[in-house]
Amino acid sequence: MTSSTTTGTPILTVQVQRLLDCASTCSADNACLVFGYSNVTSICQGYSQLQTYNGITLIFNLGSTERIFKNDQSCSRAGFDFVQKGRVCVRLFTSGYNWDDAKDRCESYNGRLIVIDTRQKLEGISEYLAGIGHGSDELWIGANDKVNEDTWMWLDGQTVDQSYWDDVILNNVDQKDLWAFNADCGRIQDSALSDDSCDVSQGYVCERTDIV
Ligand SMILES: [Ca+2]
Ligand SMILES: [Ca+2]
Ligand SMILES: [Ca+2]
Repeated sequence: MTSSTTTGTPILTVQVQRLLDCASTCSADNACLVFGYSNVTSICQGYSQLQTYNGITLIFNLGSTERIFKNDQSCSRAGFDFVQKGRVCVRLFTSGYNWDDAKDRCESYNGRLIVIDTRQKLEGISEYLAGIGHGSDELWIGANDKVNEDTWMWLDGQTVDQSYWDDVILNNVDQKDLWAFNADCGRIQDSALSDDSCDVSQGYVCERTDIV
């Protein structure tokens, strides 16, 4: 039987005596964010990412002998910060990009533009951004109403619940061209959700859901 996982290509493969040895091997390698160990073959493999689908981590065909573990320091090793409230692994990028490019850039870090789908996560993110002096920035997040005007969707396919935001200003008004009525991308600023033209260049917030 072939053992395949959705963890991607291993960045390290070694045979070690115990699970703990595998953990320390992964720990010693800065790129190692998750690791798998088989009691049967004693094979230890380290990976730089886990694959996720709709926020669910996928681990296939591991059988009963191999287990996958996340390195406790995964989030910080990946260059992100772990926020306890809402349990989010987040990174702020202050350099300006349009929404599509910001989305691509998050993906290039094995993440996504942040999906803020609970009040707790909103509070965690808002406190985090305020704590690093960027609470009042206008920052792209993973919400848009590109497909159907006024139907706001998160990147993972959920509908945006507008009930728990401090303020919601989804007026389809482009801040630079007030008559354009073409604002389809979502941003956060001071715990409020607002929209602007997707072409606007601004900072953005990425998250990694695979290593929380
Ligand atoms: Ca539109
Ligand atoms: Ca607007
Ligand atoms: Ca719109």
